[in-house]
Amino acid sequence: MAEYDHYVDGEWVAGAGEDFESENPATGETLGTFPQGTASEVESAIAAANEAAEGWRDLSYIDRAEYLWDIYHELRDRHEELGEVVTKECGKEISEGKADVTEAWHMVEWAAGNARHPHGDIVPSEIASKDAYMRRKPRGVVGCITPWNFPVAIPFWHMAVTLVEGNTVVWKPAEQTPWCGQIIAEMFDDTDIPDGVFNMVQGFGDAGAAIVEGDVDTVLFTGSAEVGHEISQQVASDPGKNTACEMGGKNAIVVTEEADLDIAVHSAVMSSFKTTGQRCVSSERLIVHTDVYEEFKSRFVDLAESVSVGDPLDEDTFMGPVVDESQIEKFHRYNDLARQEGAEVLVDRAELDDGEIPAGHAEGHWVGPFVYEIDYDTDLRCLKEEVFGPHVALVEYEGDVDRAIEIHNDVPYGLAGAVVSEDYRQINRYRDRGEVGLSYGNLPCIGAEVQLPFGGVKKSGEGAPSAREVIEAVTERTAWTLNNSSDIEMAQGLSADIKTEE
Ligand code: UN1
Repeated sequence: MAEYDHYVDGEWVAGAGEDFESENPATGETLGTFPQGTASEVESAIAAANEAAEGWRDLSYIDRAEYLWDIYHELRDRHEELGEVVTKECGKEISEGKADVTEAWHMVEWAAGNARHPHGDIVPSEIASKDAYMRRKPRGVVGCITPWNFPVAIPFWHMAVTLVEGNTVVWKPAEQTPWCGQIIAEMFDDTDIPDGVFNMVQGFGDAGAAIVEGDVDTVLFTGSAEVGHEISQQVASDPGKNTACEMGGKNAIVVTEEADLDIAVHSAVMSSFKTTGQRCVSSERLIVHTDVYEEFKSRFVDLAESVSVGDPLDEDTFMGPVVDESQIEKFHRYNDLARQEGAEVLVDRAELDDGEIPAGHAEGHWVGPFVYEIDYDTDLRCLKEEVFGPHVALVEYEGDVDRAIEIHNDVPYGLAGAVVSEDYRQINRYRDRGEVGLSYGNLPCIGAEVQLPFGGVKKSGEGAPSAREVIEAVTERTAWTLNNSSDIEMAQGLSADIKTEE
């Protein structure tokens, strides 16, 4: 079994910490041994990144992007192989494993291509002889902490734009997917990017905390709301540091009385069960109008009973395992909570029968869909808290689309959501009043493209550590004004005369 290192200042280093293993969630097989980062490796990585920052920002955007183009080609050339690694390490079925790699190269393409696009704005001045601009500068060292569910795409959401904008990086991959982290670090190593510009420290929450506390200028985080809010509070108390965090949701699909039910059922199944419900954009609530409720319910339940759960490397699988035992526990805990809160259970495949577990996969972390109906009540925790699994509530509503939107918005989160309707008025009402950052009409609420902003409102996020919007978190804006005259003339009618005592 391979043993791997951290990547600090252009070197592979073993570090002082203990080792940990990466496990295939479908089989229990060990995939590799990785070093658990300690404060000492994080400090070295941050020091290297600070040291490299000056030289890196001196390069042109286009020269910096050249290193990322190398990675773009490697991601494309190794698509199949890396897709399989993603699937083996995080358990997503194979089309999703490959899509993760595709999303990564799309992000790299966007960031590297953007190097040749205008940066900033030319802004008019009241004074004809003044030139005014909004210019961007890199912030310096950016700490990136990424989740396991998109172990190749999300690191590039954080790092691709950050690097092209002239920052250096210290990155901690998720502890569940260190092998993906290792391969990405090898790719950077292959590019001959200057030492210290890109650093990777493997490890757990303590290594992440050391990044947040360390001498970094910006922290980008994608992951749970608990950790994200802790990070943003901590960073807020440290003047000069900033953060962008993206932190999950309790997403919903609204199905109105005007819905095309083929689209509604298809969108709901994709949104609730793809990635075994482990996307921050997955839908755990289906809010359905009373006129179409019974038909929608029976069609959704039939599919939830029959979607294939199994070996994620098998192309006929729809749902792979969940990532680890803690996800199973959380899923069961919330299923029990829903029962206690009055749920009428419609599909209970939470514990798979032995016959349903594929041969050779007994050690995997298996669950199936859990679907229930429940009368909406604002106090129900099962309708408000994120489970991150195939735990789905059907909620029936009466009245107009505003009632559905009221239920939809009655959660602390606001990441993604969708409306299914053939009535453009209902669609546009949802578009304008749905409290979410990613909003869809007649589509699943998953599958955002990288050239769109990705981020949420309310508890789902602060800033967007992702896709094109990350540029705001990793640059500083300067309003730069230049006088082309030999006189000083001020805006706003402000006198430029210097008056002296007689
Ligand atoms: C996540 O949900 O954790 O929009 C990220 C999507 C993907 C990214 C999801 N592009 O489904």
